[in-house]
Amino acid sequence: MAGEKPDVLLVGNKKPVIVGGLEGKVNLHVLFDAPDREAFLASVADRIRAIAVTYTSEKIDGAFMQRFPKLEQISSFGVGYDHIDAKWAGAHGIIVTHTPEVLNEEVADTALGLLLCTVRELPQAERFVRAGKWAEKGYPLTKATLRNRTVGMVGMGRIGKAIARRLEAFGVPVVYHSRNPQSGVNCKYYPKLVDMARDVDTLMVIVPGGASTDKLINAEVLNALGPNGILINMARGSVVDEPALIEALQNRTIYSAGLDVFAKEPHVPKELLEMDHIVLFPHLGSSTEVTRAAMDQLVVDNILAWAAGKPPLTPVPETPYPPKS
Ligand code: NAP
Ligand code: 8YV
Repeated sequence: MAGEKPDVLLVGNKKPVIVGGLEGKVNLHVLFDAPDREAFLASVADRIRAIAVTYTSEKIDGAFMQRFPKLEQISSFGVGYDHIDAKWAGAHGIIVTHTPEVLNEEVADTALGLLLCTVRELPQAERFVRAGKWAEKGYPLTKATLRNRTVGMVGMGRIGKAIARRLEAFGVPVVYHSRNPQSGVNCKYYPKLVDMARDVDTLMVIVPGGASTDKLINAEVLNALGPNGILINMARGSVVDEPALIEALQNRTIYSAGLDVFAKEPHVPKELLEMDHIVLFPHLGSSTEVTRAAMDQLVVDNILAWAAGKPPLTPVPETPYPPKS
């Protein structure tokens, strides 16, 4: 690395792969360790040229970025970056990078697990065994089955395609909705989400969070999905109108739901916790040691590429490299 080591701020928890990968190669300032967050930020702000963000729950908005006059890059953990105002960054010459691709297969595995758990009531059946009820009677036959279901994918990007491949292997027909048709995808495309919801009985949501998808899954979509309908949300809690979903589940407007993400996670509405016919996961789409380490390493590699004067490895579309003039 030529010249002086750049000053880099670490925002979020101290992940060993990230701290170990950066320490010694850059001047690393760890916000997590600071007893007084504001005083710490004020003391380093003028020097910081890059920020590594390890939590998708940290809000990185214009007001925050503005505090660092020399800021050039934000390297964020996670493929979703709805916690970062990437448009603001782009407009101010700051490159934002994220961690796509390395988690596709892991998240797709979790999505299939959540779908199977929800359709076949596998967590409920496991609870039944542990409660010692099996000796009295068998677990009831489930009303729902994956057989004869059609899955409507809401989002057919990197992870959506990995989920669709698995569904194909399971013999489950797949159709999809997104804003634009995807080239090379052979499934039926629906320009209107509500039309797709009417034609299918299962929705698998895997779109980014943020303004363009806010409450995309609303009462109208849930009504269209209907009483046999199952909603699986692997995307972000913000994509689903949570009160409308709770009402649809309570009234049996739809049959069930499998949720990996929530509007205000880690807080899950008590109405959802009280329902035994749905399945709730604690946002564990990518959460294996190997995949999280690969994501962490990509956070490091993006910073080190920038520090070496090389192009960022995985910039987000709002901050292309080289920047559009
Ligand atoms: P991606 O490759 O960018 O794919 C996103 C898909 O969503 C594309 O098909 C895109 O198509 C569609 N889309 C975007 N905005 C839309 C809108 N307003 N309405 C309808 N469709 C829209 O992203 P990815 O890598 O597959 O990741 C998707 C998201 O999954 C992430 O952003 C993250 O929020 C979530 N995720 C969750 C977990 C978890 O642990 N639960 C893990 C990883 C990722 P168009 O642009 O044509 O609309
Ligand atoms: C993250 C995710 O691990 O990549 C994403 O967008 O949602 C997950 O893979 C999660 O956000 C942890 O904060």
